[in-house]
Amino acid sequence: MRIGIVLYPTFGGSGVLATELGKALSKTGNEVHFISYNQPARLDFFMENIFFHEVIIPQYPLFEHAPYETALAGKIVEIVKSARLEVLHVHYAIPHASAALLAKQILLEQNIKIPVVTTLHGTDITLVGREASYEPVVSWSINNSDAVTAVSESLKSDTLEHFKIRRGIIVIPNFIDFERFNKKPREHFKKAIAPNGEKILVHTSNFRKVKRVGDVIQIFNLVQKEIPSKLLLIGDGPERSNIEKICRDLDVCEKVTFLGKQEAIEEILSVCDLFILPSEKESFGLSALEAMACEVPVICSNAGGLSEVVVDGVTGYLSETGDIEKMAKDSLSILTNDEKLFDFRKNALERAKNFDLKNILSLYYSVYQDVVLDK
Ligand code: GMT
Repeated sequence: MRIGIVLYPTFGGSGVLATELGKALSKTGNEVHFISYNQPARLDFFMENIFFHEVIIPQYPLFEHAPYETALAGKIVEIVKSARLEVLHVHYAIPHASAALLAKQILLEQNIKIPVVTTLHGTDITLVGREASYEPVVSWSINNSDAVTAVSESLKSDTLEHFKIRRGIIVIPNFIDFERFNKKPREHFKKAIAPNGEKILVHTSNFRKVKRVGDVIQIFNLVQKEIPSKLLLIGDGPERSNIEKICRDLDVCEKVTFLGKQEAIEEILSVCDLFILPSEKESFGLSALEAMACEVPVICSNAGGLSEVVVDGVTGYLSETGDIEKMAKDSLSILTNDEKLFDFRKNALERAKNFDLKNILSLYYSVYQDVVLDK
C-alpha cells in the first residue's frame, strides 16, 4: 500500500510512534511518505520505500504567524497526487487532522478520493485540544475522519467525555520494537555512571509541565538519602531551568546528569534500575513501555492510560499524581531488595511483550484496508 504519514518530527511520543510505525510498514513492503516540517527525529536510516516530504511555510510580512496548516494541506494535496497515495494516516489531531480533511476536500473536487485515518495521542485531547478555540475543530476533525484510533482506553473515554463525538473510536495501543528495545550488556557504561555500584534511576520526557519532572527530582532526593544512587534525565524542554534549580536547592546536582535529547535511548535504559514517570496526564506512556522492554521497572502516577501499561505491584508501582512520598517508598522497596528488583525486571519485560510491534502493526494495517475498501 502507498501510505502518507503526517506527524510531528520531534522526540515527542506521537512523532516517535508515527515514525516507528512508518518504518515497520516499509519493512513489510509498503511505500511510506512522511510529511512534516522537519526530518522526523527517529527517521535515521535510508530505505528505498521511505520518503520524506518537507512542508515549507512561506513567510510574508503580513503574517505574524505563518499559516502552517494551509502549507501542510497544500503539501498533502501535492503528495497524494504525485505519489498516488492510497491512505493518509495523521498523528495528533491538531492541526494534522483538519489539514488532512481540507486536503481531502480539495482532492475530491479533482475526483481523487483519499481516506484519512486520525490517531489521537494524548495532549491533543487531554490538554491543548480542549482550548475553546480548538475544541470545535478537533470535534469536527474526529467526526469527519474515515477512521479514528486512540492509543489507550483511557484516551478513548477522555475523547468521548470532552468532545461532541458521533462515531466509533478504535483503541490501538502503542507498541515496541523488540529488535531495537532490549537490555544490552553495557557494563562499561554502567561503571562510568555508577562507579561504586550506585543504583541508577532514569526519566525521559520533553520536560513539559505535564510531566512533573520536579517530582522526579524530589523522589530521587528521598531515595538518595537512603541508598547510593544516581539519576539520569533524558530529554529537554521548557521546564529544564526550573528543574536545574530544584536540583541546586536540594543539593543533588552532583548525582543528577542531564543527558539532553538522545537517539539511542535503549543503550541508556539498558544500564538503569528504575524508570520514574510521575506525569499529571499520560494517555499511554510510551517511554515507560520502552523502559519495560529494556527490563526496567516503572514508578509512575496513575494518570490516564498508565495503568493499562504498568501493572501495580508486578512491573512497578502506581501512585496518585503528586504523591512523592509513596513513589520514593515504592522506589526504595524495589531498589533495596535484589530479588524483588530481579523479579520486577522480568515481569516488566513479560508485560512489554503484550505490546510487541509484530502484533500491533496488523491492527493499523486492517484499519487502512477497511477505509480504502470503503472509499
Ligand atoms: O507530551 C508528550 O508526552 C508527547 C506526546 C505527543 O503526542 O507527542 O505524547 C503523547 O503520545 C504518546 C504516544 O502515543 C503517549 O505515549 C504519551 O502518553 C502522550 N503524552 C501525554 O498524554 C502527556
